[in-house]
Amino acid sequence: MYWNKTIECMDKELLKELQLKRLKETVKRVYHNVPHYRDKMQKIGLTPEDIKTLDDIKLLPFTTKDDLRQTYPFGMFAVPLSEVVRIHASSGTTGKPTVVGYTRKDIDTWAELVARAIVSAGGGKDSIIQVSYGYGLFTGGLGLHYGAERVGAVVIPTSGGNTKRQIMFMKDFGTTILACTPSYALYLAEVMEEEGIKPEELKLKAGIFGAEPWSENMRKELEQKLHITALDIFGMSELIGPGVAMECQYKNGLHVYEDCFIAEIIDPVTGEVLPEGEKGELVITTIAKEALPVIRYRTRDITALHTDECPCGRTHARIEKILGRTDDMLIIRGVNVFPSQIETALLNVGEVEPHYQLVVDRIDNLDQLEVWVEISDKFFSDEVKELEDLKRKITHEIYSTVGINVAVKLVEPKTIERSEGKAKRVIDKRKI
Ligand code: ADP
Ligand code: K
Ligand code: ZN
Repeated sequence: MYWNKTIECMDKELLKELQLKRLKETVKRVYHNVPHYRDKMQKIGLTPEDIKTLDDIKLLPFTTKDDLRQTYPFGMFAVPLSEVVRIHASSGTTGKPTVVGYTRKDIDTWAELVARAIVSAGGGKDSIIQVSYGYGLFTGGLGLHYGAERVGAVVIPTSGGNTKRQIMFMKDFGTTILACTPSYALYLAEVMEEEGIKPEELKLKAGIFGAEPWSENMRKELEQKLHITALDIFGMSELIGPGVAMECQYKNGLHVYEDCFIAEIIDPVTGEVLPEGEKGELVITTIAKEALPVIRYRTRDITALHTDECPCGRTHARIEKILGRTDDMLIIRGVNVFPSQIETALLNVGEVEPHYQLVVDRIDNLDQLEVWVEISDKFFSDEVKELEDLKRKITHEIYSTVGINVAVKLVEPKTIERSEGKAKRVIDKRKI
């Protein structure tokens, strides 16, 4: 049930003591070893000694992706390269990629966190874990890999792609846990269906899905299609990789591993810390990392924090399923819209396939959103009237969920590109 009960179910007061001790150490370390941090602190007259309580974390300046870019590639490392044993990098859709480094101990910590996550999903040494996250500079593949080895599972390092072969291995090797992005899981399920393989022919029990936002409706869809329990894992390369937070069997939020991370939620505009339960931007301070500690890192991910008790017994705080990133938020006629909200609405309709894309354009100086959604073959043989009815139904559902009127375009099966990693939900014609 737990990988590390002592830590995962630690008394909350003791956990806070541990956090404070580690926070102080981390601040000291970056102050002395990373000129960029020292400069930022000196500018506001802050010294490590000013951090006396956990609440004092608010005194520290935020760190952003931009800080990492300015110091590209290794300027934020708090140890010499001789101590670094691994580099990863995030895709960097804009500008230079973000480079992150790990000491041997960091790799060990990371494996420990992913091990906790795997055990949360019911995994252990008897599991056969297929890691279909991409291997390479992306942290997904190797992150899950080391955690799966740590728990003693059989690891199948398929990485992403070659979907038919993935399915063959899944069947022949008796994979019990699938780890990949939710959109790739959906694609796997689709190809499985085409190949005439029924979920009961597989031994799959659980899915560890993350690296992109996905709705509760998508969870239902995946659980139904694959006959599994689908759980959400959160992480980002700047913080360590996957394994920053993970759902337990109760699916009521993702436990943030608080012995290694301090989570805050801020108003993304004012930077003010928000009270518990309010939605805002997740800010994380790493308190157990050596090579690349980050102080109050602005993740741009929107969620809320909860500290009430969880029936699983873990005492670590939980974040809600991530709604999306501030970068992916669309502002349509003044209304903030996240792709995950559209996903919720679409899957509420029921008659559509869970494949969709949002096309944004600016027409006559107004931002327009067109929602493309696949419908099954059977609809295309239907009367035009029925298609129109379905369209109206979808438009209405989006209106009642998100509060905007959008244009809906029904497209034939397989029109929308399938993803082997993170799905591309938004096509922004304004940027082309
Ligand atoms: P890249 O920057 O190359 O996409 P990262 O792995 O560092 O690679 O991406 C981290 C981001 O992925 C997070 O900030 C978040 O936006 C997204 N992400 C990761 N896990 C989840 C999750 N479980 N739910 C929603 N979004 C997630
Ligand atoms: K080295
Ligand atoms: Zn729990």
